[in-house]
This record gives sequence, structure tokens and C-alpha cells, in this order.
Amino acid sequence: MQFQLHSFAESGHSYKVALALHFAKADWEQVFIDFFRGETRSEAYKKEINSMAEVPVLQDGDKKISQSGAILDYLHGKTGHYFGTNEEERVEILRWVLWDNSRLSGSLGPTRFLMNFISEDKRPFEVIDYLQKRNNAALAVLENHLADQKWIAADQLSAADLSCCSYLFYPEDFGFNRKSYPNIDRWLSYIEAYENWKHPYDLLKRAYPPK
Ligand SMILES: N[C@@H](CCC(=O)N[C@@H](CS)C(=O)NCC(=O)O)C(=O)O
Repeated sequence: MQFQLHSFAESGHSYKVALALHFAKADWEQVFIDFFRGETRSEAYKKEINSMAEVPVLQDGDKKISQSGAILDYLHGKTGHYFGTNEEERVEILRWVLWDNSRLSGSLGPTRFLMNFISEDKRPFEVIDYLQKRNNAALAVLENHLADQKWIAADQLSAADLSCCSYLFYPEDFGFNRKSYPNIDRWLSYIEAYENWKHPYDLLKRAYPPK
């Protein structure tokens, strides 16, 4: 296999990259990371795989790259997909990838984690409430943007779409109801209809519940 993706299915950031590899029909395999048993925080993982203690990490031979946005950019160099066809598109795509990391996935991910993957008695409801407000503001930005665009930042699916869509496909409750956002709903349907689309839980091995 050309690429190994250190990842687990519950990780929306991993799903962005897995979907990019899958759509591009790249030669890749998952290296399963046992997140809920603390693998990303282990000294071995930080030393050997990613000093930032996160997934996803794309391995291409001896090269290991973390940060989903940087990986998608790297994959553009390898596959010609996802970062546009000219400099103007590239900057627009990057703008949305960065926005997603800081405002959308960067907030949806922790919300979903706190609401679903820790025991109920440990859930910090004030934090969840704060995050939900941030989520709603970010989702409103995306909903407005998609009112007159098929794709987020180019005239075809790009890293911006892959980045922003990932958490929105998960079934767990984290306060997002797709039907409340008609433009987002339509855009997600375009992605689902895209060639060989797969749901995150069909594309990657799950780490929850920990065995
Ligand atoms: N900005 C990063 C975010 C990556 C991230 O947050 N990964 C989570 C899993 S979805 C993680 O590994 N967290 C480690 C931890 O919480 O200890 C990216 O886009 O790759």
C-alpha cells in the first residue's frame, strides 16, 4: 500500500482524509488507533507517529504528516485533487479549511465527544452549552454560504467540502439536525451521491466502545 492512515472511525478529522483517499481511489489502508484506550497520548505514539498526540496521520513511506488540512494539501500534490485548479481557488479552499478547523469541526468534534463518549455523570453541561452556541453560529455561516453555491469553495468538490462535511455525517446526537439546515442538507446529499461515497463507520474501523 502506498499510504497508511493512522486513524479511527469516530474521528471526523480522520474521516476527511479517509474520504479524500477513497474518492481518489488511492492505494491506502487504515492503521487502527485505539484512541479510547489512550493510544494517541502514549509516549510511543508521540515519539514514533505524531508529537502533537493526534490523529489523523498520513504515512507515505518514511514521511508522516499530521493535520487534516495539511494532509489534504499533500494529497493534492499526489493526486491532483482537492485544492483547486488555480491560485485563487486554492486560497479560497484554504480559507474554508482553516475556518472549519477553528470554528466548525474544531467545535463540533469536542461537543460530540462530550455528549457521547464520556459517561453521563462526567458531562460538563456548561461547556456543552457554550459549544452548542458556537456550533449554531458556525452552522449558520455555512448555511448562508451554501444558499447560492453547490460546493463550498470551487466548482467541484474540494478540501473545503471534505473538511466541513465530516462531522455532519455522524449519527450521534450533538445538537445538529440536518433537516433544520436545508442548504447544508442539500450539499451533504451531493457528497453522499458522489461516486463511491461511504459513511465514516463503513470506511474506517471504530474505536468505541473500547475493548
Ligand atoms: N486540527 C487537527 C485536529 C485533529 C484532532 O482533533 N484529532 C483528535 C481526534 S478527532 C485527536 O486526535 N485528539 C487527541 C486527544 O484529544 O487526545 C486536524 O485537522 O487533524
